[in-house]
Amino acid sequence: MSRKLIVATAQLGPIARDEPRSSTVSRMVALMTEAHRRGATLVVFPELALTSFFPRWFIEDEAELDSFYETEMPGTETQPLFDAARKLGVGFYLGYAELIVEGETKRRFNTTILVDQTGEIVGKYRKVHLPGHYNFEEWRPFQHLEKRYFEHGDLGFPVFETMGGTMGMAICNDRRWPETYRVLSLRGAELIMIGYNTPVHYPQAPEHDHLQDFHNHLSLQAGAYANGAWVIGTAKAGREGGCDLIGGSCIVAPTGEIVAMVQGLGDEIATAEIDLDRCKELRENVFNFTLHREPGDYGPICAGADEREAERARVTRDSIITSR
Ligand code: CDT
Repeated sequence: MSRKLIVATAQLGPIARDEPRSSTVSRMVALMTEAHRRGATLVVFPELALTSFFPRWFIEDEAELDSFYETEMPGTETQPLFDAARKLGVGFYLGYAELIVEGETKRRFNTTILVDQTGEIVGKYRKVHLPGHYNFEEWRPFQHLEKRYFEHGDLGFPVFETMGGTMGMAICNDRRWPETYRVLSLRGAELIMIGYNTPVHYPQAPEHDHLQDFHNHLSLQAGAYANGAWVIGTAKAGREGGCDLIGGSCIVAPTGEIVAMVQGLGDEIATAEIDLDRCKELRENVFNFTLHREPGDYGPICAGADEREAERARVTRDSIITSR
């Protein structure tokens, strides 16, 4: 059986704060239709794809905050995406804000789902690495309140056997952490899909602003190469709510090369035929995990902060003793 499939990164341009879901969803269905015309059977949308990136605003009114979240999936307004998947035979990755109610408690997650070519939800992931801060910070030109608006994802990094391969998902800031790709790849992920919203301006270190596109591709390409996995990164791009977001949505081969990339900052797709068997070029050679990984020496990676400090002190003491 062929392990080749045509995939698309489906970048979205800005979404206005008051843009209705129906408008965003029809933009997404148009992208799916174009991807289908180009032969794609899997489309990757951005993080929080259904609304503007609302963590940039300090929202005190709870009803207004809730309006950015989905309480059912599919819901009435997102159903057209699932209908299009079934009609076109195109699966998709969709990032959205998830609100669930458990008893009296509201729980909020930055979530993504994987939907197969029959329109069924076959995978779910909740963002693990939540960047930003908890409270309003006046000095910032815009807020980044993911830590306030979302709980730490409680599903770990699962993989899903679907659509002819082993699929993994991550969300935005996750892509900067090598552990994300490594855990997914140790579980066999051959294709890792990652939606993002990344401001050009990084208020804590504005001297890095000109490096935002570079850091994006550096992370995606290094993650692909060091784990021998295909990676698709998809942006919400352009000037949204007065904040410039990078684009650069792309498809990266297991060798680390970008094989397809969008050109602008608006709604746009880029497609590529990918062969999942190409993961073996790395995983049976330089990154053969069974033969060459040395997890016995990686202790601090999985240790908590206290354990890490004890380990640092021990290793430092031992190395002082040895060097005498
Ligand atoms: N959405 C998201 O995770 N964005 C972050 C912005 C930088 S950290 C404030 C990112 O890693 O791209």
